[in-house]
Amino acid sequence: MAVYAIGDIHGCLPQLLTLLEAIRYRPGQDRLLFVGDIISRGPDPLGTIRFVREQQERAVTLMGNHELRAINGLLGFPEKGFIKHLGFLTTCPERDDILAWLRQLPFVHHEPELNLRLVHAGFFPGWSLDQAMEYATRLSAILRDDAQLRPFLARYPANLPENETDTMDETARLHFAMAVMTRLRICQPDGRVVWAIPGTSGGDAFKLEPDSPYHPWHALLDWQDDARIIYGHWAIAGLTRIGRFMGLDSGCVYGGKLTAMRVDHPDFPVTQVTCPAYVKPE
Ligand SMILES: [Mn+2]
Repeated sequence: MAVYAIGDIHGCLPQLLTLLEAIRYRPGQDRLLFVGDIISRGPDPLGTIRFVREQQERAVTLMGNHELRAINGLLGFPEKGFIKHLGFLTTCPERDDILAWLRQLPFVHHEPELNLRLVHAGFFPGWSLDQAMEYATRLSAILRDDAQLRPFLARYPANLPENETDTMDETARLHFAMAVMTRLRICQPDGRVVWAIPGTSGGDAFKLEPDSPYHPWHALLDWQDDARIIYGHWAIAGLTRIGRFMGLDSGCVYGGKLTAMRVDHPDFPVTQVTCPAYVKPE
């Protein structure tokens, strides 16, 4: 058996199938860990969902911001781009099934035997490991609970806070945690979140120049824990291997590459396939 972590697919099913051929993926034997954002923007998001679900327990998919956008849209809270990129979900025959599946995607996945943790975007440097795990568990419980889900999503703030503060109530803390785990990239030197670099637009909002006063979130995380942390979401940073942190979003769908990393091998070898530029970075 081999275990692979795979970067953000964004509906690029043809490239996923080419990549799986390149790594000689054996269905029913090997395992696949998807870092989230398997849908939105690319040519075949429905086919991607169907393929991933067909792998059943051999595949784990993390909750990404685009999976959350799909949940929000299907429940009547459409964010920008929902109809354009995810509107197919409203009329597809397995709509209810897919919504139920999306709601149970984990925010953090732990592989104790491989000493790995996966998250779509990142962890707030102000959290301990235990706090992060607790937030992930509580968020999943809310998303799976019919009574709590809608009221929770309805209160999601239009402007995200940059920090956790003592005055935040439980719901505000969980909204912040949900945003961090699915959208974080950049922090101030003191750990406050920079959701977009001020004075920039488009893809530049997430581009850290060498002389930037800001830091990637993982440069500030000081957990006394040696598990490798695998994440996606940061396409403009590309494939990243810094110490125990591995960023696998290499810009598939924007004309970059789709990345698979073998995570049960001591060298963590990488295989990539190129992808057409189906869309421009937003
Ligand atoms: Mn993302």
